[in-house]
Amino acid sequence: MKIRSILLLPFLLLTSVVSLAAEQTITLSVPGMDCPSCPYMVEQAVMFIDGVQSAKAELKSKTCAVVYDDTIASVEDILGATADIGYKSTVIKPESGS
Ligand SMILES: [Cu+2]
Repeated sequence: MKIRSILLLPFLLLTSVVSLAAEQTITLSVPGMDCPSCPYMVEQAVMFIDGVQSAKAELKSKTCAVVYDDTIASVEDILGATADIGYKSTVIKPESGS
């Protein structure tokens, strides 16, 4: 895995004040996660995206549950963020409410 940068913190603070306006939840399949630090890396990459409210990755199931505001972030943004750090991901559960 690659540690990309530590520029995440200001963005985490910003995203934490975003309202609950248009909250969506998706679950990603992230088959490339193969050691205990992988879920952490994936979570950090996804949380970096403006509009993402939470990311919870799990090594055992190789999934990552993401809560985000779909007026700010898109599924493509989220998939792109995991791919950027070397983890290809796909959506296995669609947005809620559809
Ligand atoms: Cu790893």
